[in-house]
Amino acid sequence: MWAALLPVGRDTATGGYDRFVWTPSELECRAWFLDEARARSLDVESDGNGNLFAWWHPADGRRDDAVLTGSHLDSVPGGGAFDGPLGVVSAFAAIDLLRARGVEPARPLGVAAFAEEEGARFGVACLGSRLLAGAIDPARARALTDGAGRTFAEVAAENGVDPDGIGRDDALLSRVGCYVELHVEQGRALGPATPVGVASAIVPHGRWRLDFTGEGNHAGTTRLIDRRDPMLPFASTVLAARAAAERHDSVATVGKVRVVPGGVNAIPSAVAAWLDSRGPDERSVRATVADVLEHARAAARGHGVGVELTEESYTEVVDFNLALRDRVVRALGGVPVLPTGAGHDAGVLSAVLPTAMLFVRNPTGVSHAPAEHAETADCLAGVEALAAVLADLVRG
Ligand code: HGY
Ligand code: MN
Ligand code: MN
Ligand code: MN
Repeated sequence: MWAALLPVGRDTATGGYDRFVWTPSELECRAWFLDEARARSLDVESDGNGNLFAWWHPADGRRDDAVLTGSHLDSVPGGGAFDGPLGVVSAFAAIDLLRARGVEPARPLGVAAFAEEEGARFGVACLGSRLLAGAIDPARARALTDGAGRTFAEVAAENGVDPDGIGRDDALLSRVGCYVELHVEQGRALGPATPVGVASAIVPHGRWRLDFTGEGNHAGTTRLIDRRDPMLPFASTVLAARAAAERHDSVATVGKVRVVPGGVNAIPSAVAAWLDSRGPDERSVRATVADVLEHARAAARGHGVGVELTEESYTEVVDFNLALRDRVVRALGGVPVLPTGAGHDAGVLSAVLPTAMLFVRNPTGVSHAPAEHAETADCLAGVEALAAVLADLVRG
C-alpha cells in the first residue's frame, strides 16, 4: 500500500513531494485512496467540500455514531513522505488488522482524506475540514485563488465539487461520533523507547499576508534617492519577525514571498510575504504579529512604500477532548502525551467532534522537508496502536 503511494508527486532529485489539491499528483493520490477503499469493499463517499471518506459499515447497516480516522494526502511544496499519508495508510492497515483478528464493528468505521490540509494551493490550511466544520465562510473559500489566479470555485467545479454546495455538512457530522488521527510526529519529543504518543494540545497558530507596495522602475537608471523599493522594508521585516519571536517566546517564519514583477533588472513594484507565527498562548502570537506590523509600517514609511497586513487564518489553542484522549491512552496502556506546534484537521474538527491524535516517532524531528522520516518498525507500532484504539471505540 505504502509502496504504491510513495512515488506519487515525488521530486526524484530532492526527494520532496509536491501534492497540491486537485493537481495531477494529488489526483493520483485520490485515485489511490479510492482503489484501496474499493479493494476493502468500503463504501466510498465524497462530501460537498472535496473530502473523501471510505466506510466500513456494520453488518446491521448501522450508520450513526461512526468512528472516523484518516488524515490528508496533500503536501507542502517539497514536503516529506509521511505528513498526511501516514495517517491514511495506517487507517487502511488498521482495518486490515481488525478484520484479520475477527473484529466486527458495532458502529461504522470510516477513513477520511481531507482536502487542502496544508493550504499549499489556496492559502488556507485545513480548508477541507474547515469547510466541513463550518469554520470558514463558503463565499470566502470560493474566492480563494491559487498562484495562477484560479479560484477555488473554478477548480472545485472542474473536479466534481459544486462550489455552491460547499460548507458545513451537518448531515455527515451528525453521523460521526469521534475522529482519531494518526500523524507522523513533527518534532523530537518521542524517543526510541516510545514510538507512539498521544496529542494533548495544538498551540495557537496563524498565517498573515504582508503586502508591500512601492514603485516599479529601472534597476540601472533609477537613482537611490528616487526609489520606492518594497524589497527593502520587506527584508528588514523578516529580521524583525525573528526578533519579535525571540521577545515573545513564539516562532515566526516567512517561507513564501511573491515579488512583482520579479525581473533581475527591475525594481519591484510590490512584494507579498506570508508570515506564519505560533506560540504557547494567544498573547505571545498576537504580540509577535503586532511587533512585526509595527516594524513593517515604520520601515515602509522610511522608503515611501505602503504596507497592508491581512490575517489569512488563525487557530486558537486546541485542547483535545480529555475523555477521548484518556480513553485512547488507556487503550494503549499508557504512552507519552505531548503538545504539538503543528496544525491538523483533528484540531479544526475538535470544534464540532470529540477528536484525538496519535503521533508516530520521527527520528529526524524534521517535517515539511524531504528529511521527514519514520522507521518501518515505528510505523507498524503506529498501526497496532491505531488498531487497538479503533477496536476499543467501535465495540458495542
Ligand atoms: O502547518 C501545519 O502546522 C500543518 O502541517 N498543516
Ligand atoms: Mn503539514
Ligand atoms: Mn499534516
Ligand atoms: Mn531595458
